[in-house]
Amino acid sequence: MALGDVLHSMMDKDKDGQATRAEVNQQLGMLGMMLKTSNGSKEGAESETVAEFVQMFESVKEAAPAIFSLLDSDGDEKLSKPEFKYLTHFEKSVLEGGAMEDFAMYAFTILDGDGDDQLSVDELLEGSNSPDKISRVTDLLHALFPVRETPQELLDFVRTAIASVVPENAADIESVVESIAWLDDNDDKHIQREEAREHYNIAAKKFRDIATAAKQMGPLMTMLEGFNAGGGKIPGMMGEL
Ligand SMILES: [Ca+2]
Ligand SMILES: [Ca+2]
Ligand SMILES: [Ca+2]
Repeated sequence: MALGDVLHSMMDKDKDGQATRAEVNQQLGMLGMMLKTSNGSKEGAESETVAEFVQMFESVKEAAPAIFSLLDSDGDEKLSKPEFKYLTHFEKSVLEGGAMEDFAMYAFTILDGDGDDQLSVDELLEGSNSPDKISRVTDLLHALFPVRETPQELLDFVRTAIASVVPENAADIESVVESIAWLDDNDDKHIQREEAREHYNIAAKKFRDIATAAKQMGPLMTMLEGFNAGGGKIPGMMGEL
C-alpha cells in the first residue's frame, strides 16, 4: 500500500475521508504510546532500536503541524486522500536515485556562489538573504511537489526550512558556524558537497525507515481501534494505554 494511503487511513480516525489536526494529534499520541509500550517489552539491542525509533517519532511529532500545513493544498484545515498522496510522491523521491537528491544537490549548487564545491558561512548568509536564490530553489521544489498552485505560495515553507539551517537574522559568523556544526563533519566551518550528500542520505534513510514503520503500524492500529470500538481488550497492551 502506498504511504499516503496508509497514513490517510491511520489519521482519519472517524473515517469521514478527511483528517483534521485534532485527529492527527490524537492518532500520533496513540502511536507514541504504542511505541513506548513496545519498548518496555524489549531488551538489549532490540530495545535500543526502539529507543531510536521513539526519538525519530518525537521529531515527526514536532514537525507534524508544519507538514500538515504544507500538505493541506486547499487550506481547509483538513487533509483529504489526494492531499496525503504528496507523501507517496515524496517517499518515491527519497528512494535511492530519486529526484530529491538531485534537488538537494541543485540547491547546494545555487548556494555555492564561487563554485568551489563547498559552502562558506558567507555563502550561506548570502543565500539565506537572497530573494533570487530562494526563489530559484522554490521554483524547483514546486516543480517536484506542486502542493500549491504557484511557487510563490511555497516561499514561506522554503524560508522556514532555510532558517532551520541558517537562523534568521544570523548576523554574526559564530552563530552560523554553530548552527551548521551538525553538517560540518570535518569542523572546517564549510559544508563540503560530500558532507551535504552524506547528511542528505542519512535524512533520506530516516524517512524511509519511518515510512516502513508506518506501513507496519497502520494495520496494527486499525486492529486496536477495532478492539476498542468493540469494547474488547488486548491483554498486556491496551491495559497500559
Ligand atoms: Ca485540505
Ligand atoms: Ca563555495
Ligand atoms: Ca566541512
